[in-house]
Amino acid sequence: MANFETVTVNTDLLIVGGGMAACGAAVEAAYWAKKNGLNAVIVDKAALDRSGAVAMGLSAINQYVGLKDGDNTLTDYVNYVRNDLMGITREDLVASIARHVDGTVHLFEKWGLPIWKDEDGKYVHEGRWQLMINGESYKVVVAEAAKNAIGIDNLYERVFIVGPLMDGDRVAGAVGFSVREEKFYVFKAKAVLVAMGGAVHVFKPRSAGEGLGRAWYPPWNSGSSAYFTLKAGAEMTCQEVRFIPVRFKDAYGPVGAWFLLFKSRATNGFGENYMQTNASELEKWVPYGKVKPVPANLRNWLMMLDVMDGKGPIYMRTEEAIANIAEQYKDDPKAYKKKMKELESEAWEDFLDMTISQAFLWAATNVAPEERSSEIAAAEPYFIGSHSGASGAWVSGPEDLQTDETRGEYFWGYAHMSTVKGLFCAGDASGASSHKFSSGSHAEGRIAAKAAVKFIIDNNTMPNVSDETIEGLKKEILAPLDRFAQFSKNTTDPDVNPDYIRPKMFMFRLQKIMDEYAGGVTSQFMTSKVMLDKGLELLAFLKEDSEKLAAENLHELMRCWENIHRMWQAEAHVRTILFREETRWPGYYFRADCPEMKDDWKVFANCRWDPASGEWEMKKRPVYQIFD
Ligand code: SFD
Ligand code: AMP
Repeated sequence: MANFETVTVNTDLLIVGGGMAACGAAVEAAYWAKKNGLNAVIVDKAALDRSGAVAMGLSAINQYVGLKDGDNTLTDYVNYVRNDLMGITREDLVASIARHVDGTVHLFEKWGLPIWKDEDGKYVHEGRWQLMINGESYKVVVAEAAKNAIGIDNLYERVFIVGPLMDGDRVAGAVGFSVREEKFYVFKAKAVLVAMGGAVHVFKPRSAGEGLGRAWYPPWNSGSSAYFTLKAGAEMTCQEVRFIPVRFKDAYGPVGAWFLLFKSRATNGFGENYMQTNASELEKWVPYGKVKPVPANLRNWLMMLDVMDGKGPIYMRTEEAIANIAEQYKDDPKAYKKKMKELESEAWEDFLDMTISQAFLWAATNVAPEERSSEIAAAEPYFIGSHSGASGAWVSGPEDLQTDETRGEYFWGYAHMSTVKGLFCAGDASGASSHKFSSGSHAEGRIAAKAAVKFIIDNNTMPNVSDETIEGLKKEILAPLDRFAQFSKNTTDPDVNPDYIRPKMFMFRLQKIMDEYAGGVTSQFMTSKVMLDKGLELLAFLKEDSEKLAAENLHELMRCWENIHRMWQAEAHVRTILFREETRWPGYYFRADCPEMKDDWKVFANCRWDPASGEWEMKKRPVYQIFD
């Protein structure tokens, strides 16, 4: 067996992941832990300064409610999220995050994040809930605060977490390995907060060749949160609610600023506005087809209908939007020129702040947004509980937001704790509370960390894990290295070997199954029971072969486990779309055999993998309306 040193770290609260939710958790955990004589540790597979979805920066903060300014109420936000998710949302969770998010945004500003202000000193909004920022260094600012709070000795960077340690039905820590040194890590803890982001590259991306790693969401979010919580035996929710973002084609530049700030239209190849020409389709999806703004999946759907009718490509009318804004300065040539310059630089900055490759692509293809439209397209599916998808663990809400009706279903003692004792989740890791984005994920991390400290105070004993269990896990986790060492010399080309599969080929196989059978780009996001059954059969073979993954080095060992994580996310997804016998989010996926939305499916579709039996259980959970 690969001869790795075992490093054991004992702590009270273990935070796994180092993104927005984990950084929020670190700040709050440090405060409450210190007050109670406890310790907290944070572990990231990368370096905190530039890890996760916000690594490249962002150009907007997408959740700011403006509660104190009286701009909006909690009910307004909950209504927005409920409608956008076609009625399926945990209102207690959405409200819990929404009531704390403004405070988080104010902290960001205090820590040095530049938020755009108008002449009166008020935040510049991109849309009703979104604030414009100069966000190139957003993650650096947020990470610095987290590091200062938790202390550098409690930070483990470049350690990849593979899975949970369990003591019966209570979480007991996590295991993983360094991606730089031959070290196997064992973290023992009284509570664990999972915040390892969502999942990318489960489906075949549009990108190919050298561009393969270019995705909308970061490719290093590989389903570790879903794997961790599933393997711990936690109940999961909304595993069918993937997110299909519409993005500038091929480099995945964001569209929000164009639609909301620049008030742009998108039109088909014949210059028609599909939101108008296909508006009658919205009738089929009432009441959600009639709300404002039109839910994200229905906006997608109206666009997809044109693409399927051969009316593509679809264009963001940047030149028209810029001309419309500049129009009011037309009588003053100097002011007009100045405004045009300003709009041009805002357009480029929107990409340079968060999707730099889109600016490269514009430059490489001679695009001047003030002169020419740019193509947009529906991207491949992503798993992300924090944006406009909803997949994640099923977690307890806060006590004070429960009603008599919800208490038994939505509350079990500690806010944002999963159904596994001591296992907390935030950001993409927790489900049914969409539209938290960067700011809400940070706020949720804070709420969950505070609750986790309370759990530790109430359960202040170190769970037990035997040395034998740890040795078993070490052997299993490092096995791909041994396999490569043993067999790679048996063939002239180490990529082609009857005794193993390398992680990249394994990923391609997974992506092909998902793309073709579970409604990816190639199948126009369309699937059916027959397709899904076939997909499950192929996934079972893939799972068998996952025991033959081989790694040449530490980096490939990480790739092996990333792909095992993706595979589990894939299985949870396929099983849940199969379970939900209706189409509710047509622009995210379409069940050709159940093409309509059904009242009796206005429920959560939850799943759980049982660690004792290895079987999957599917169950419906009620949707309750708390706000109106
Ligand atoms: O609109 C392991 N997001 C946007 N949010 C906004 O507020 N404004 C925007 O403008 C947004 N846009 C946007 C966004 C994201 C991206 C990629 C783009 C554009 C191009 C969404 C937010 O970024 C997102 O909601 C939050 O970041 C979610 O937070 P969190 O904490 O759930 O995930 P993370 O930040 O990605 O962090 C994950 C961390 O886990 C680590 N990790 N660590 C150890 N072991 C493992 N096995 C691990 N696996 C992962 C990662 O390294 C990372 O630290 S818009 O244009 O779409
Ligand atoms: P995006 O860049 O698509 O992630 O969008 C950023 C934010 O704007 C998210 O909160 C989206 O839900 C919202 N958004 C984007 N496009 C529209 C639109 N056409 N109408 C309403 N909201 C939108």
